[in-house]
Amino acid sequence: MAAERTLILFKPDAVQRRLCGRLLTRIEERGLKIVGLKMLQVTPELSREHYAEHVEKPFYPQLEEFITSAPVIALCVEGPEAIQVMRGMMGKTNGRESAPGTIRGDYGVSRQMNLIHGSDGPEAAAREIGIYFSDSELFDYDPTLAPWTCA
Ligand code: DGI
Repeated sequence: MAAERTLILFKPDAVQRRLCGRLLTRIEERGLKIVGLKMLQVTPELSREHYAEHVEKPFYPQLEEFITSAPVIALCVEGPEAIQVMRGMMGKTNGRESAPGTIRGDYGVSRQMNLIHGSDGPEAAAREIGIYFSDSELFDYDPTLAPWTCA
């Protein structure tokens, strides 16, 4: 099956709450491959570019304040249907509505401080990976365990 890439952020609440290791473990244990990873500070400019579709919405000022409030960890994650697999692992936007077993359902009850971002489709993934990573920051390597996880 063709591999797909998606942009994941561990948001400021995940960094502050020291949950990044757990979130990364969940992604790796699912069998997805990390092909890019870095910590960065989201600036207001970067926030507006990333959340372009939300900039005019009433909640945007709070969203920008939150996403710029501490560093984030950005990942590019690869695997079969990685976009939907990650969206399923994340759960619904609002932690209160998110099922137990999902990241948002297991670790939060907030709609805004919901720990993790994942691209919501192929176009968004391509755009967002391009925002956060240069080509030289993304890695192609043989996933030697793939026959055991991605068949
Ligand atoms: O893809 P998601 O992160 O699940 O959700 P989204 O792309 O619709 O929204 C981006 C983020 O904006 C989301 O993770 C939390 C925040 N957000 C979305 N809708 C609302 C919101 N924040 C507030 N305060 N109110 C909203 O209605």
